[in-house]
Formats: sequence, C-alpha cells, structure tokens
Amino acid sequence: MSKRQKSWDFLEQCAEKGKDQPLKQLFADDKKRFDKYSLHVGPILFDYSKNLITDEVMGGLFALAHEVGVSEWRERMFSGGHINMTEDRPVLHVALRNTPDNPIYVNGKNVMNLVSEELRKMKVFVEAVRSGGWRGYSGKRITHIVNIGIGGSNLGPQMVTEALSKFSDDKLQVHYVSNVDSMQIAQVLRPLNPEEVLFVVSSKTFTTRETLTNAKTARNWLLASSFDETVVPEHFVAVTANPQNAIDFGLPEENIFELWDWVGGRFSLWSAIGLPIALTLGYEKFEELLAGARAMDEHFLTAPLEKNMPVIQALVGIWNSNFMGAQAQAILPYNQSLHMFSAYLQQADMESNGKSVDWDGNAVPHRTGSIIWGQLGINGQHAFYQYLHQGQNIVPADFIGAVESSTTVKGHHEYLMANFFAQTQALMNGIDEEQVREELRAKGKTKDYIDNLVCHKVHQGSRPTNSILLETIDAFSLGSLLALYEHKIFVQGVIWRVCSFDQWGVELGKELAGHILPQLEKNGKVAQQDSSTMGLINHYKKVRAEQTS
Ligand code: G6Q
Repeated sequence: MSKRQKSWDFLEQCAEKGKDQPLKQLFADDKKRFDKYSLHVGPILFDYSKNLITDEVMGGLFALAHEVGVSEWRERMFSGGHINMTEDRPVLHVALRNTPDNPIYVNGKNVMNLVSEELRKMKVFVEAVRSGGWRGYSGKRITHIVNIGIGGSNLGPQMVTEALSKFSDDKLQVHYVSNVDSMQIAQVLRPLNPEEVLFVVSSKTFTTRETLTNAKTARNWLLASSFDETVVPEHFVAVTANPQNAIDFGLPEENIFELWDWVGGRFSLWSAIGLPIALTLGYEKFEELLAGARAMDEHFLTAPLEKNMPVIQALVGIWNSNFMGAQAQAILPYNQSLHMFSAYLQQADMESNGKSVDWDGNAVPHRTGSIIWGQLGINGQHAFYQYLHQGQNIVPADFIGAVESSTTVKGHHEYLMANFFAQTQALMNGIDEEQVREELRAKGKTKDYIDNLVCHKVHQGSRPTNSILLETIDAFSLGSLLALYEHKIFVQGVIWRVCSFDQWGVELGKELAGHILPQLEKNGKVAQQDSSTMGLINHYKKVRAEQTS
C-alpha cells in the first residue's frame, strides 16, 4: 500500500479490541447474526456469519473497499482497461461470457465479435464430433477426447468436466494429460484405439515444453497406427493465442481455435480452452456454464459493495488474513463433484495474489495471498481436520455444498450435509473445559481420568468459516461459483495493490529447466552449477547411464 488507508488503521484497532471475543458470544448476543451476515445471489447462499466480524468491522472493511476504489477498478476491468500492468494488457475473461449485444472494446475493436465468432466455431465443431459427422482416419467415430495442456490449460476444464460428469451422455470419454512424466500419457493411451481418438492441444503460448512434448508423443502414437502424416488434422485440434506455432505443428487453420492475450491462462476455461467441457457435455451445457458466470458478473458489476457477494467474500478474507493473522485458507467441498475444486482454486488464487511487490514496485508491507489448500471435506475430517480444530494456526475455511444430492441413492446426502453443518458449528463453538468435564462425568469417568484428559479435549472454537450452499451442482451454478471466486481474487488484488494477472514466478523455473535440459542430454559431468545442483545432476547422470547401459 503506497499510502496507508485510514480504514486500515481503524481495522487494526478493531482487531486489537475484538481479538479475544469468542465467536459463540457474538452469536449469543445477536440472534439475527445469520440474517445480517449472509446473502443470496442466484443459486448461491453465502453465509459469512461464522467469522469474527461485527458491524464495526464490516463498516471498516467497506470503507477500505471504497478508499482503494474497488468500484472504479471493477469498471476498469469490465471496460477493457489495461489492468494487467506488467504485461500491459486488458483482463477480459468476463468478455468470454458476455452477451454479443454488450460491446467491449480493446484498442478500438469490439472483442465481442471475436468471442461470438469463436463460440460459433466451437459449436459447429462440437456438434460434428458428437454427432459422428467428424470421423477418424479409418472412418470410425471419435469416442475419446484427450486434452493435452497444463496449468490454466488443464485445471479449469478438468475440474469442470469432473464436476458436471453426471450430465455427460457418455458419447465421448474425456482424458487429461498434463504431466510431462511419460507415465501419464502412456497410461491414458494404452487402452485407446488411435482411430477413435481426438487430441485437443491446449496451450495459450504453444511454447510450453510439457504440452509440446506430450503433443509430439501423441502424434507419433497416431502415426504408428496410420502410417500417414496427412491424417493428423483428423485427430488433432489446437487452442492457442499463437496460431503460427500450431500451424508449424502440422495443423490447418480451421483446426485452430483462438484465444487472446487478454485472457489469462487460469481464467481461460470460458474460452475454447473449455472445448473438452463442451465436447463431453454438449455445447448447451457449456452455454449454461457461461450463463451462470455471466449472472455473477452482472451481480458483481452492479450491486453496491455492501451487498456484493464477491466483494464481501474478499473483505472477509482480508479481515482474516491481514487483521486476524491467518496465513492459509482451506477449501472444503462437501460434494464429490467438486473433488478438484481446491486444486483448481489453488492455481487461480495463489498464482494471482502470491506476490510481494505492489503496482509501484514497492515491497508490500503486509500479507498478500493466502496459502490455498484443501480437499473433499468429508475425507479431510478423517485426515487433517484435527489441525483445523486444535492446531496452533487458525485456518479459515470455505465449506461448499449443495442442497440437492447428485444421485437418487438414498441415505447418503443428509449424512454428508449433517457433517458440513456440524463441522462449521464445532469450529465456531469449540468445547470448553467445563463442557468437557460435564460430558466425561456423564459417562461415569473418574476424577483422575477427567483431570488427565480434559486439556486434550478442549477445543478453543472461534475458528472462522464461510458456508457456501448451492441449490444443486449444475452448469449454471458452477459457472456462478467460479465467477464468484474469480472476482473475490480480483478484489483482494486491488486491496493489496498487487498485479493479480501476471505470473512471473512461474517463468523463472521454466527458463532454468531450459538451460539444464541440454546438460542432462549430453555426455559427461557438468561443472558450471552450484554444488548442490551439480551434485544432483551428476548423480542423476551416473545412475541413469548405469540403468540404460
Ligand atoms: C496461468 C498460467 C499458467 C499457464 C500454463 C500453461 O494463468 O499462465 O498456468 O496456463 O503455464 O501455459 P500455456 O497455456 O501457454 O501452455
């Protein structure tokens, strides 16, 4: 923060004053706490009442949002302002789900024309593949899609196809290859028949080594069956902002779906990067996903900050992290469909806000992005929840679930959701010494036994959670949920003044791997590295030579 906001000081005072206030006391003092600190937008109910917030705190947080100009930044994003400062680009994933009659201009050009044109091309292609009009080289129908891509060109589409798999009509099976470890592609391809496989090579830059290596292996696998290079276009399409490299790979222009430099990789599932979603679920489902995101975009753009779900989620996160001292944020879905959601969010959030300097290049004097982690909540209960309840660090958690069960199987969903509600309650209330003693006395335990055990059974409580309850997990709701988190990330970046839309931290390792690769490939010891890296490389080369001799 170049200039410290008045509200920041005020919030620090609030934190000092309220830090020992038990959360359960706040509930006891105000019976309307849930009504006050929850809101409903479209299919999403967002309950943030189980955070250590008061009216005073929320007032301070809204004042902060106004002071830093969240509304102006929001406007700037939606109108194509170059808010990706270090790369001097607009940030327009919102254009990908915007309606064509609502123009957005980049350098004087209405990008909605480009978006509509690409969506039309996607629709035609998806329908051709799904209907069997598009065939493999031997005339067989395409039955399997293999998406080759990594990072933003993998996590979003894979998470969504997993989340919505119950809507698939099984015309096409989708597989994802992201790892350059040959184990993954070998396992994916082993049971498949090349005549029936369509590869989607997704890479915004079309320079990513992992993806290009996998694409080349896939191409060789096809050619080992077809013995004919001319059939490659029947089995490969590409999604990229660098069409020339896809052409050099051997694809005709009509097999190339475009995205643009104003779409960040981790925000790109709404573009043709989402092709595997549309291929497996049908184009209409993809449209529903876009519509859900659009509904959240409209809410985010038009609702006052005080009634704005992504803004509130961002502010509560800022409160927990910057004023209450939390370093991490757990993402805990209570729905099997969302089993990849925390992995997806880890990239979306940490790659965006895991930064240490501000827009002016100064060190940020307070904490920025949180460590995002998690997994399915019900599994986590039997694994790491111990830490959430009694560990030394307080980890705020987002609980995410749906009212409707994903199947008609009886006897599961109520139990699942009972755990969701019970866990947020336990984290809030905890259990104090007197309650523990009472419980053990009621079980007939001796005084000595109770005295020894009591301190181990006490739970402090006051551990903050958000509860996000969807009506159901469908394409529309999922679109809204993803857009909610995207905008939360954006708002936090504005408050922290970090460049949320670049990822220089990803580039350095890529560059060094490029230097080390030739050293692994050539014979003899290496000498120009630091002693650790040199020791590792030389050990690797020695053992590898023994293994392959
Ligand atoms: C996302 C990042 C990064 C990117 C991958 C793949 O925002 O930029 O995760 O998506 O490195 O890049 P390509 O799509 O260019 O292959």
